[in-house]
Amino acid sequence: MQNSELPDPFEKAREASGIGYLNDQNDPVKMLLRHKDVRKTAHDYKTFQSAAIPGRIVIPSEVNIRKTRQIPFELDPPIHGLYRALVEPWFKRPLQEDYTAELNQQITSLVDATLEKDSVEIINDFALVLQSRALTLLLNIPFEEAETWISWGTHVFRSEDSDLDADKANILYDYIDVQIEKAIRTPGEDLYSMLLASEVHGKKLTKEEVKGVMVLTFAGGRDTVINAITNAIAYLAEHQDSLERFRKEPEIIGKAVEEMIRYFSPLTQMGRIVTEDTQVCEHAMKADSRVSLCWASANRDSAVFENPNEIIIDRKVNPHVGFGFSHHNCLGATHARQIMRILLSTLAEKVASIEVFDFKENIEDLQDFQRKVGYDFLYAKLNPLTK
Ligand code: EMZ
Repeated sequence: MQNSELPDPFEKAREASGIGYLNDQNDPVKMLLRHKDVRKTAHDYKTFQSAAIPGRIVIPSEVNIRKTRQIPFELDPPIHGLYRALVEPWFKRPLQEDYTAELNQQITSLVDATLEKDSVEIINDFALVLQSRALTLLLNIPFEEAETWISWGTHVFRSEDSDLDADKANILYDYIDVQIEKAIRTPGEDLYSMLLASEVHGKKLTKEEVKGVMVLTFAGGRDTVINAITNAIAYLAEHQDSLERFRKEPEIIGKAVEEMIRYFSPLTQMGRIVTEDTQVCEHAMKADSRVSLCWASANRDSAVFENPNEIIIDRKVNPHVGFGFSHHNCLGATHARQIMRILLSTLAEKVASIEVFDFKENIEDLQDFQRKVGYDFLYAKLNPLTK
């Protein structure tokens, strides 16, 4: 097996029953593993709701470390649509030319600096830096702020010792509170100020609602983006030919990004709360229990994807659910896609090959399923393309 592979731990269960079980903090989860069931359930927000107690639809559950409702993600239609419409144009800004140009410049200078080094730890010294700097563009705030976020490490709720680290989460909440107060005192052109000036149903957003959008923006796109970047580097280290193809056929880069998102599935799953006794693929689901939409499993479903365990960088038909599905699909997807596209094209332009020296896999423990999601560390060297 190649080091960059991410094996699919769900295959057997997906084929046998379509269901997996997980006891998460005594609030068990039935995991839906098939593409068809995942999509159908994601659509049915009346039976499978998101607007439960804040944190309960996340796996592992965050009910013990978070009181703030993340918006729009922990809401259901029709309210969900009002908030989504409010933030959607802002989160489409990554398509604008000046945004793309700045992101390109950030990534180019990071890759250039990395090419100078004999060994780089890709998670902390590359992916985290790239993600944090790019986030300053998404929030439209000064570049220097990235240093603070880099100092928090890769995940805002997890630490070395614990999956759910309340102290660490509080650093983020306190930080956001301070930033909201600042934006109230001196409004600017940033996301906080935009939200504070917005209205839903003719009423200004409350501080708590602004905080809800900001927590989602910080937390949802952090380890996910970091894993996508790091996994892409590990993949390219073993597939120099793909770098070559991106140079010769840059038009396939968009497809390559989608394929990597399918294969890496940076977010394994997302939960829903069942509102009434029902059935999914002949399995009984009890009211007030939890189900999960397992994107990572759906993305390897051989009923939908040919050779699901291979990265086919120009895969033609790719109905992956790596960014979720239906009305809750990832708000940050435009930003994430731009990061990945620019990263792949910059690497193709400047890098001949990548060597990996040492790594430690990051395995997500889902009891019956042990899923490699990326790395705890990955030491590598980028070798320049000599023209
Ligand atoms: C939540 C989640 C959002 C959660 C779309 O995913 O991402 C997780 O990483 C966070 O821990 O709070 O934001």
